[in-house]
Amino acid sequence: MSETIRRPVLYSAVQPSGTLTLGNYIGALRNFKLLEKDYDCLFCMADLHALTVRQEPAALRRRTAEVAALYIACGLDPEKSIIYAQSHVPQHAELAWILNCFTYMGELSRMTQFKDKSARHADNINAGLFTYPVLMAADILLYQANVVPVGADQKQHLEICRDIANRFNGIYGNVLTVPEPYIAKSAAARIMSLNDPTSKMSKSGEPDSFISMVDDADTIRRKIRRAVTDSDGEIRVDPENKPGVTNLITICAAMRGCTADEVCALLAGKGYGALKDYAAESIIEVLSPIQEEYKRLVADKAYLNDVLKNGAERASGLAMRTLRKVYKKVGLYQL
Ligand code: ATP
Ligand code: LTN
Repeated sequence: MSETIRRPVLYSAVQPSGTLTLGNYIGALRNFKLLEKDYDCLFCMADLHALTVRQEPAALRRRTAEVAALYIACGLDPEKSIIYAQSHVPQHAELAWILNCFTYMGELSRMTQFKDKSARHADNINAGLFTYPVLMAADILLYQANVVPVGADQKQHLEICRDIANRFNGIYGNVLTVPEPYIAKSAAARIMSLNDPTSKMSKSGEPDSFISMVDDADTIRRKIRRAVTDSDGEIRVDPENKPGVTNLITICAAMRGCTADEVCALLAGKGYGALKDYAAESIIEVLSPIQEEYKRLVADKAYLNDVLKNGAERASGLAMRTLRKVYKKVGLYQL
């Protein structure tokens, strides 16, 4: 049966380039269950994007399934939302080619992620890294997505996607939906690295800089205990002067569903040891049930394969409709 779209479409993707972190959970995954209520959602594992940086093949394969399991363990319903791997839907690469022909070298070379990643992987500045935003635009535009939840780091990519869509529509009429950024109502918290709280927690950082969503309780306690703080001893929010302590407070508030002020009031007069214990136990409490469900899911390969197969079929049906229109508009011969 072909997929019917009834509500606005929300598109989100994550690269299976590492294990998802507490930052990914707080900034993205924990909100998805709520979004599923108001939108027709697609959640993609952007495995083609992950190839822009060298990957170990077995690990990439494993992590693609793991991310799907995490999505479901966080409460997403694969019957409602479409959960799929980018490489299973060939239309992504096909539309990306067309859009490449509507994207300028100049605009791609201004992308900060390209500049950052070329600096970090100076030995492998490949063309895929350069055209990364075009493939990302194809991801979004294939599904006529109305909204895309994006963190600050991806804003520029969504902007270029909008520019490409507007440019295409300007020439061929209204073919592509121009997506809007989705800003979470609970002003998305930015979680910082544990050993360098001035940079963001990232799954491609050092192992001790992040909490993985699948770290066990002891690992979480150990990593939080080692988190960088400061020497003044007072528990208060001050991102400028006390980024480490502020980060731990933010984490506690996100995990407990309360405000940073409430966390400070609760721990007033106690030392950083108490703050760290509270942070660690709060994280463990939230992540444990997710991890249990996750373990059950990754052990059930047949089920995960069914989810991915079904997701790819549904996604492909939708993608085909857009691609056919685009091919026709640009003048490719129709059989
Ligand atoms: P990489 O290290 O591969 O660049 P990442 O861990 O920074 O990846 P992304 O895959 O770029 O994460 O992001 C996935 C989603 O998680 C995005 O919506 C992003 O905004 C959110 N996110 C990532 N890191 C954080 C963070 N530290 N705090 C809040 N949200 C985050
Ligand atoms: N570039 C994104 C992942 C990504 C994406 C997308 C996000 C690939 N395609 C489409 C939103 C929409 C990242 O690294 N977070």
